[in-house]
Amino acid sequence: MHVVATAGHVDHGKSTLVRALTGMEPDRWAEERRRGMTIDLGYAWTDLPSGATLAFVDVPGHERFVPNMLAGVGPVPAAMLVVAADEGWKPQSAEHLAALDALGVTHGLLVVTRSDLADPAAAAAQATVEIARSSLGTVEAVAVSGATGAGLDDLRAALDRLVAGLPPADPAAPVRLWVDRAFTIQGSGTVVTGTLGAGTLRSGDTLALGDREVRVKGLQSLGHAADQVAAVARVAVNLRNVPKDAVGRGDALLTPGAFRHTALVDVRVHGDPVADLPAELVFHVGSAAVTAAVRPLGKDTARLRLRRPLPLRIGDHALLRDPGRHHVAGGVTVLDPLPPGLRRRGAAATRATELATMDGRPDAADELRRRGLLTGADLRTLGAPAGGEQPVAGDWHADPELWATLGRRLASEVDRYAAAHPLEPGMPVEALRRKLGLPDRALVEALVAPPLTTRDGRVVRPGGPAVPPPIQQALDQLDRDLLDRPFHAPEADRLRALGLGPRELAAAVRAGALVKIADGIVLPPTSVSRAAEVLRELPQPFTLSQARQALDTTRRVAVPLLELLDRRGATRRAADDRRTVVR
Ligand SMILES: Nc1nc2c(ncn2[C@@H]2O[C@H](COP(=O)(O)OP(=O)(O)O)[C@@H](O)[C@H]2O)c(=O)[nH]1
Ligand SMILES: [Mg+2]
Repeated sequence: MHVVATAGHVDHGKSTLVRALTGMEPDRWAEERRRGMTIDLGYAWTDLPSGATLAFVDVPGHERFVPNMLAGVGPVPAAMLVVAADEGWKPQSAEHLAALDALGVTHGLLVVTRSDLADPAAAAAQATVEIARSSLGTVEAVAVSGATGAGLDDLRAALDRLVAGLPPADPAAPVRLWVDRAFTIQGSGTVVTGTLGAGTLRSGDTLALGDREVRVKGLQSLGHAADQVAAVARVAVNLRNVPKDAVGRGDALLTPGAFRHTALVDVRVHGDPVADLPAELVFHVGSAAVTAAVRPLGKDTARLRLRRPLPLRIGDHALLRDPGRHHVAGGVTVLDPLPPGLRRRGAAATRATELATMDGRPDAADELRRRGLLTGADLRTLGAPAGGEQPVAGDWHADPELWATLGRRLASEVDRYAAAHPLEPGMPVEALRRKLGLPDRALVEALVAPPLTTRDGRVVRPGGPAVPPPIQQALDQLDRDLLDRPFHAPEADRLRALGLGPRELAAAVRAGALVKIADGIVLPPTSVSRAAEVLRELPQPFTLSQARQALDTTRRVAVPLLELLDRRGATRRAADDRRTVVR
């Protein structure tokens, strides 16, 4: 299916043309029929000679209803611009064309209608010139009469050529269905309609509607129920458990997790110089229209503060309009839907320089270069999903340059910490996370590279000084103490005198310079290995008392020392408590 919007001044014959082409009535309201004037969007469809199905979104031409017109054309990729032969180019011909141009619509057709009332040549010539200056460029022109039917076959053929040239939509893209109507159907509940520009809707889908999750109860397209509808399409979505007043024009049904609502957005403005823009304009995107406060940043860039957050991504096209002056101030390209704050002095100027380099083409590497670290989910909501880039940790992606810098900083922070905290085995991961300003400990762990390692929640540099010099001196003294009685573990007051408190002892044990035999009982590792040699000389098996005497130590030391040797497999303890040296 293809979708084309009408455009053009009021009473130039848009609705008559849609009626003649489709046999359907685009003016849905009694008031519209009574006044003979389109007020709101109308919908009709037909099969073209090629067999392609074409749906029209028929828009109002009256100047008062331009916002309705914009809601209709916002999500539609092509337009049929209608000009009356007997009236020629008129203000809303120009305003509608300016809107199409601002939205960047590149595919269209000129139809000069009411050509039974006047020679279409002059109107066609003028309109062709105007259109050629817009994003539509050179378009085909067809003269018709909605009254006599003259030229309608040519028009059908031209429409076939138009839709054949439209770029195909991506059925796998995330869904952002801008709602243009919401109503209730007795027995079914709330139904919303819109033009699906990309992606696929399926019955049973869960979608996001603002903050709420909604379920698709049923789908229709062009009056027929469907299990799934792929873009491009007109679609009606029956929502489960959504009250009608909870949804309306300008809302969007979204693939969950694919969009972020934002009220602050940095944009490029194609049109009036940004410095000349009024402080407040209306921002139109999709079917939404939201008041926006405009803060100029660069020559053609500005920060918009929207009165209501909208699901925007990098590269979205929108327009700014001054409703008072009936003036399209300019087209808008979203450069950054997640812009940085501008509190620091000079921040606005820096930002303007940065925005000048941005083109609104979403690119994950560019976003990472600017922002450093982003999750895959962030990149997706920005509209710049990670392509080939692999995450550095979990769902985190990093700019390669920043990542290399962080790796170097981590190493120097670990060394600085080791110098300041010689008794600790390494720098806690959490302290590093804070020091490096990282949002996730997983990032710290991912940054650890050999020779650094992570052990017990700390980042350690193995092979560094085993123990700091003051402790080493105490240990050397201890070795001298134990020369004659190597198993005579020092008493608490001796340890204290040597300056070996609990922290120092723990550091020495961690470094392997002491072995902890029991609470408060330590021996150098050489003493422990020598113990087995001494015990091997005893008649086997031997008793605890024989062992204590051979080792020339106290029960306080002998009991836990033998248990340690048992645990290490150096001795084996029999049922009668006597032991044998195993190896
Ligand atoms: N003679 C003649 N009248 C037309 C033609 N097309 C539309 N009209 C009349 O022009 C008026 C406005 O038409 P309408 O389709 O409502 O215009 P819209 O505002 O652009 O939708 C109506 O009275 C139509 O009957 C045409 O080709 N020939
Ligand atoms: Mg109309």
